[in-house]
Amino acid sequence: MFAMLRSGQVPVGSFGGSCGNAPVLSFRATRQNWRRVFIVMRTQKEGNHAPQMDPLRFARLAAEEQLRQASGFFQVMSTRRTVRSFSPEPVPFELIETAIKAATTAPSGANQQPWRFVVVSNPEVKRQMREAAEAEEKEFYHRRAPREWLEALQPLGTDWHKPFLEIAPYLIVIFRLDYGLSRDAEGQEIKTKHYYVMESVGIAAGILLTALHMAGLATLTHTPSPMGFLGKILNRPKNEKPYLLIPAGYPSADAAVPRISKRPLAEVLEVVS
Ligand code: IYR
Repeated sequence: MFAMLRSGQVPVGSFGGSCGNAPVLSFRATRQNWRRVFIVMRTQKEGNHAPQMDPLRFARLAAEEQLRQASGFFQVMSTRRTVRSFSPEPVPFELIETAIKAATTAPSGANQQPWRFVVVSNPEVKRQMREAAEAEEKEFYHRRAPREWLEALQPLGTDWHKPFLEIAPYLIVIFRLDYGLSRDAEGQEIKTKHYYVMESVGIAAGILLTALHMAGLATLTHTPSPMGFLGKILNRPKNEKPYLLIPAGYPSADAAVPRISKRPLAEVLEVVS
């Protein structure tokens, strides 16, 4: 009802109707009522509606069960390794899809969910991705990478060869959306700014890696640099930037991993109490 009032217009006499959930049965031009009118008008202009809330669904665990779960999860996660040698054995697509579904539960800035997941199993597309990635990596290892960087990579034993891009049954490419892109009724482009994109997509990527691991699959976090070729080969819109390439599948029977360790907790954890 008040939405029909423009600034400068005043409500006259008595009227019925409703505003939000509050029915307006009659109007008397008291000072108090004028105040209400202006508050409602301002609220509507600013779109300042109360958010809709639901009760939280939260299953409180018994204290000993909490610790059991936390320890069990740590045990499972400490067996996750970055794998560079895959078996071509097929993987049910449902496993990949379900893991991505888990990733999409990640929190994100203003709940904008600034991510897209592209899953590639097509052999010809995988071939193109390998070819383009190896061209970039050759440049990286032979020219672009500073000596310090190559020295840091030395314990991993990596080089420009990326056969896993053709062998792993699935390549999951995560794209980040720094802004949303849509069109208005006249076909004009509308850009919507996204917030905390790197953080949001990083969290989703972490959940995806975890979900794939829990599903019994091996993964590799691969970031050929630069990754622009992924947007071109996969024909992505201009607001999607490649964030991470994750080959997923079973490890090859002879897969080996570098002997590396995680820093002790005392080095990475500081408690302020
Ligand atoms: N993108 C290269 C180099 C590389 C960089 C980092 I940082 C790594 O942790 C591992 C590799 C490659 O994939 O070989």
